[in-house]
Amino acid sequence: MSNRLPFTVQRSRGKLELKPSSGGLISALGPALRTRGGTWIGWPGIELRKGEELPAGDEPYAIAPVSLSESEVNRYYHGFSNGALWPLCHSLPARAVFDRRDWQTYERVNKRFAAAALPTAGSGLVWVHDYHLMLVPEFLRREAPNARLAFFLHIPFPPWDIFRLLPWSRDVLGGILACDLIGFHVDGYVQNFLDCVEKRLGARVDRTEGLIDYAGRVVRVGSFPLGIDFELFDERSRQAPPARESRNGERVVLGVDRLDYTKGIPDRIKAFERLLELYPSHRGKVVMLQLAVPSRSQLADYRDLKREIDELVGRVNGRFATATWSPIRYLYRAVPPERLATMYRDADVGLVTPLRDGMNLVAKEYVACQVDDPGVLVLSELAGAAATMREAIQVNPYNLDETAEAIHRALTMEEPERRSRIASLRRRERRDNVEAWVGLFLDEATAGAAELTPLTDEEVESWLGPFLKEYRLALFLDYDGTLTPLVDHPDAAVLSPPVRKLLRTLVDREDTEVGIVSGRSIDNVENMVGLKDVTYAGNHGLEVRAPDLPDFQHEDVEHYRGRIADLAEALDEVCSDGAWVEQKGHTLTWHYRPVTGDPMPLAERAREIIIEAGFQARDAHLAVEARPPIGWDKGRAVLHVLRSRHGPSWPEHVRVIYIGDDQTDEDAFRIFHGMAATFRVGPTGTDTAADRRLPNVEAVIAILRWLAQRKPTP
Ligand code: GDG
Repeated sequence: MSNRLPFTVQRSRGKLELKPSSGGLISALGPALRTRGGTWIGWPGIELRKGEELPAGDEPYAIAPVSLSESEVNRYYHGFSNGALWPLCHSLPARAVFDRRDWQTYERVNKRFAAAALPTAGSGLVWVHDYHLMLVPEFLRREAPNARLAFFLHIPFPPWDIFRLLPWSRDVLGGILACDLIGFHVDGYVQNFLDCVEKRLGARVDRTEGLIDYAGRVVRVGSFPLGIDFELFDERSRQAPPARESRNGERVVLGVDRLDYTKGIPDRIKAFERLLELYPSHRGKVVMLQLAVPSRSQLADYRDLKREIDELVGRVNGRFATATWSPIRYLYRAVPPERLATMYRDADVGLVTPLRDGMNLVAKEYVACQVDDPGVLVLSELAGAAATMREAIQVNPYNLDETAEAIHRALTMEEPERRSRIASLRRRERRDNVEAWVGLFLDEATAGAAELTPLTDEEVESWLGPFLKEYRLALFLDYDGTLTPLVDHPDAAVLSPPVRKLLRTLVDREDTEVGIVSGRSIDNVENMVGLKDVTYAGNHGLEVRAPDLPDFQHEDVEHYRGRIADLAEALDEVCSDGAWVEQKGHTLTWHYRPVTGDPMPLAERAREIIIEAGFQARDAHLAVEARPPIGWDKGRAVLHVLRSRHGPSWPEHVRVIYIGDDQTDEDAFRIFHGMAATFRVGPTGTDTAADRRLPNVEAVIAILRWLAQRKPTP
């Protein structure tokens, strides 16, 4: 699935005609589908009329067109994809425009693409391509939980400090994390992505293996540098007509790009101008041939760029041209593939200097076309291609002097050096061609399930070591789902002896205090934990019992005590099919875990009854909780304990860790944001305010173990 189909449809005199699309993605995937079969899902480039079908093409695979209206194309494609994601991913945030309506259309269109893939999702792999479709995997996963999904990003993934500017950064990350495999061109983008996933979502990552633990699934992440159809370019350049003699020994420095501000065309022209200033000997002998293919001209940035280049070319030509020579030859159009191959072959220097580029296939195509007297590749170190094409002369495209010097060096390089450099480059591109790339990616995408290793001491140390250094620790833990796995009945959630022992060790440490914060009644939770010298907060913090403090009960609680009994009675109506009420003093929980049929209508009714009785209804694990409408929660209760024990400046004396698995723990995560280390336990894909996520109770135990063994704080 890609934004574009391998052809663009045009309507001429009422009839639909197919025109082949070009570009890196198309030439990479066309052959893969042709040999393997499958379906290409994408936008045909026009809005299909009702009932209108595409004419049969000559591809030996199926086509599933996704029709878009003009306004959808404006907001989804020009707006969000090219106006927001494209500049942001290329680390040019000042050019990014964030518009909520563009985003909403992007969501809607992504949903439509997902729906188009649904019929095939059960029977193979859905491979989604590029930044236009980053929400598709999540939409697909919701409808087809067992589908095999993969995503490849053709542009860079930016560093966290840039990506975080996107108002919908969580959604975009969550969108592609529904995949089994996510691929990028180079390792730098993988690391950026992992940073963002850790920092924005708090997900646990394994950087060595390239694994992410998210929403109860393990996602593989890796770098797959895209290659080209090497033999095709090699062949084309061999068959191209010989260079015309009329060149008169003129040397050519070649640039080939879509007209895009990421490609660095103005800087390249300025660098060439600098070359002519620094080395007048090249005047009259060297020309810069720049091919710029029209692109995205609906966007103002692209029209401005076109004007800027026109002016620059005029200025440099005006300054240096003679009656028989102009320094810059500028073509604003696309040329046929055969002509392009000739241009590549006959250029003495391939000048590829994007300001940022996912990979850049032009660099590779240039190399593939150096069949006889080879030229020299000058390559921006900010292109993904620079990670592997080490034998190119690499430059910082923003450094005009350096680029000018590199062009000079390329123009004056001796033949033996040129040959050795090109030979290495060609060997690599021939081997790592597009077919190899498809094979590698598909092998990885269809590999068996991966697993993250259990949490290690080193990992916990890296999370908490610096945070705790020289501080006392106040550790607050939820009970169910945090210290014990979730079970069918609350009475069955018994604390295991090793965990109790660990807690005991922690309680006995001079530098540590422990609190258990639960939705259970305070007596019940104290009973389950069975440890002295521990702070207990029950009923979501409405009551607190701490070793060295007077017992606390929220002042409004008494008022609700009688009313909760009435509510319990009213809930009899929904206690059918095994559903039952757990009374907890000032709060109660209606459990529907045992219900065998669809529990939702019953749960809906339970919520109504709770609200009618003047209580708050909160969703919990297969349960609905009724709480008095008091502005109080687990977070406030913990804050109360900290202030009572250590005074209002408690952060100067203790470091707080809070671990919980429940929606009700989110109140604590929010209140302590920036003031504590917080962890949300469980395979939740939903949003959390916690700093990090932990997959299960075992991970909590690993943290407790590390805390129990850490060096004492004096
Ligand atoms: C995105 C990423 C990544 C250009 N002019 C003509 C022409 N082309 C062809 C080239 C090349 C393709 O267009 C351009 O590919 P690039 O890789 O250089 O750049 P983007 O279009 O920005 O592609 C990029 C790529 O996706 C693949 O993942 O490498 O980083 O930005 O194939 O040959 N083809 C013809 N006439 C022209 O005038 N026939």
